[in-house]
Amino acid sequence: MKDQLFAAPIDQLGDFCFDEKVVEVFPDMIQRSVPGYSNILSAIGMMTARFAQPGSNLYDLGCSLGAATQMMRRNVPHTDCQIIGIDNSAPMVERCRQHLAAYKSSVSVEIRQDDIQNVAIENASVVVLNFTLQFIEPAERLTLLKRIYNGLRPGGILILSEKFRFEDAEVSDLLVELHLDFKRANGYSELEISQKRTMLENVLRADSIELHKQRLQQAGFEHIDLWFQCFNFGSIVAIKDKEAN
Ligand code: GEK
Repeated sequence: MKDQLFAAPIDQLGDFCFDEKVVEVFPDMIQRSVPGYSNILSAIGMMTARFAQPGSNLYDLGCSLGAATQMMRRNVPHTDCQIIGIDNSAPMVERCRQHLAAYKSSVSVEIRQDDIQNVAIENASVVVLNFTLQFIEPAERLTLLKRIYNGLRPGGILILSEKFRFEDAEVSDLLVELHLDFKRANGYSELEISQKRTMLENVLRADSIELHKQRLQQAGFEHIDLWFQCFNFGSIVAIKDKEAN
């Protein structure tokens, strides 16, 4: 279904939330709003094929409708892996379970409704945070990343995709404008763009690439770099060293 949630003027612009209305149009919304989304999903599949370890857990944190979960399921080379998708939005979780049930697979997938800040992360080889950390309280981000690092096996990977903030005003303006052009080219009107932007203001708090890298290092990750960027969106890999304990 086409995202037209913000097409008509909204009297009181509250905070954006992942409710039934958003769930209904979510695949269209994310595809038309996030540059590089499909490329990132494909690469999540490719990295799963390389990094999934036999008998380990694969986590999709903030799984929404399970696009990354499904990519992991299609590409994991070991049938004894367990894939765990977690989201705290009840309508997302309900719809996600329906989506995943439509595909046959010999790999077991469990979708849990929970706050990713509460769930145990253990025996993991692949962890995905695909545009989710940006919705976590900034002061809580390091704690979550530390828990992910500790729950990863040596040689395990975290794939962290985010909207980024840029310190240089000139560069920042350019990348924000290019993102807006991308949304316009995908059929969003100026009203839709500005209403959604206002609603996201208090909810989505973006960090700079440098801050993400610093924080990942603080969390313990030994190997960190940006592997993809399109305008002010991108994705970072953070790998736990093979010799780490
Ligand atoms: C994709 N990864 O399609 N605990 C659990 N879930 C949360 C929390 C939390 N504390 N905070 C937010 N969420 C997906 C896209 S969308 C990104 C991820 C976007 C969930 C929230 O309910 C939503 O489903 C998801 O994180 C963010 O690859 O809409 O820009």
